[in-house]
Amino acid sequence: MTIGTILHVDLDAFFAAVEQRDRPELRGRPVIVGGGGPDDRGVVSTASYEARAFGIHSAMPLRTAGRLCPDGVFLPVDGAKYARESGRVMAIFRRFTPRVEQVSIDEAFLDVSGSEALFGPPDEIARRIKAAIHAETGLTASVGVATSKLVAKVGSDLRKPDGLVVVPAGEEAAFLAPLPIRRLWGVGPATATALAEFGVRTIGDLAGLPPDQLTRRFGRHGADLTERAKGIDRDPVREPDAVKSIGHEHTFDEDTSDRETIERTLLGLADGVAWRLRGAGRLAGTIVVKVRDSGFHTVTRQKALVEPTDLTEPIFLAALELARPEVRGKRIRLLGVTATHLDEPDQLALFAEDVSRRHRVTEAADQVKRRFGERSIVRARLLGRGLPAPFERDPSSPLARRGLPEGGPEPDEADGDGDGTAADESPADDPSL
Ligand code: DCP
Ligand code: MG
Repeated sequence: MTIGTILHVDLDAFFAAVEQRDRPELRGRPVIVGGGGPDDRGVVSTASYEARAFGIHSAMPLRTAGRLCPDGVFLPVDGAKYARESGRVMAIFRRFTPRVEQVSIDEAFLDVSGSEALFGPPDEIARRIKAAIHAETGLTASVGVATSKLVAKVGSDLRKPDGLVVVPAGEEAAFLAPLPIRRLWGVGPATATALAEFGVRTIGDLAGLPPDQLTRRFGRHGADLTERAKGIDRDPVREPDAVKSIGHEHTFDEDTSDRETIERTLLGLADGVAWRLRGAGRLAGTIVVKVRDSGFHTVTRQKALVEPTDLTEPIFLAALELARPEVRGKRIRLLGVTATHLDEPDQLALFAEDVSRRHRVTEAADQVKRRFGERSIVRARLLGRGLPAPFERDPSSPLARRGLPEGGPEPDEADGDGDGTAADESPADDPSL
């Protein structure tokens, strides 16, 4: 039996698990991490598996969580602590292979094809990694092992928590076939609903559909969908320097044409992007905005900045300028802001004096955020609006890079008309921009 060399490792209930590790009295109890408690207007970042038994999940309004589980323990997000734990886990991965692609704060793809002589076959490496994470951080992780990132990702999610799923080479399509369509990475609720019109319930149903039927309905993503349903995914594990962009996007609970809501959301997204740029020590050279309307029509627009930046304001202003003509007269479903053409700060010409002053203020705010959590300092205009936290959604995942929407439990959908663009894939080369 040959097995693939790609691992997808994802920590279980990450933020909540860190809190339960640090406070043993919380173990076995429903723990909900996010915002300022059950009366806050924000959303749940994550919930422990005990809390999930009450129906609580990420991105759910905290008030709903409070109603579902009044006796739950509600904790604020301690971003700095989770970032530190994330760093420790990523360092463990790098002991087993240099080929690590971090996808979000708690997950990564690993290509272990060069590591077998040292550490054994991929499934053995997966066991060792799980054991090392547990011994050194007290956290548990779930791992999928397969020939592709797509199948490894589905595998890691299947037996959570503390799962290990190995899909042998040649068995990808058979492994995926019985699973519900929502398990397929890249299929969100809207795509699942659209596919239900074709009678698709399982991934196998999708694999059996005539590709031209899908192309008519989903544009150029139709053909991708068929391939993915069969477990075909040729995307390699990309190492860190391949990270070409940092972005966030937000799907509105209800489509909106309200200017204030749209602007506030852009500001929240710009703030999240700026914060992550600073964390990564990078500057944005170009800003890309993605706008999807209620008819699923998606456009991306980009603008080169006069001066590369990692500050909220210039990113917000560029995003606003780009978005304005695209949102006019439409009901908006999704907005995204992405920074591309990333530079290292030292490649920069000298900052103007007022910019460096603003930088110092920003630095101070970042320190408070790192210490007391993400939501401790929020621009006055954003206060109490329940905007997405910067951790919430990152379209710079491998899927988004390939122009595919992400899957997962959050509201997420495919580009219905097929002209959605991967904001992360050197947009300058994309004719639709
Ligand atoms: N996160 C967030 N908001 C979201 C989704 C996630 O703030 N909408 C944060 C909290 C999570 C962390 O990112 O702990 C990792 O996200 P995962 O989707 O991997 O969720 P968990 O690790 O919490 O749970 P699971 O066991 O399902 O992986
Ligand atoms: Mg996780």
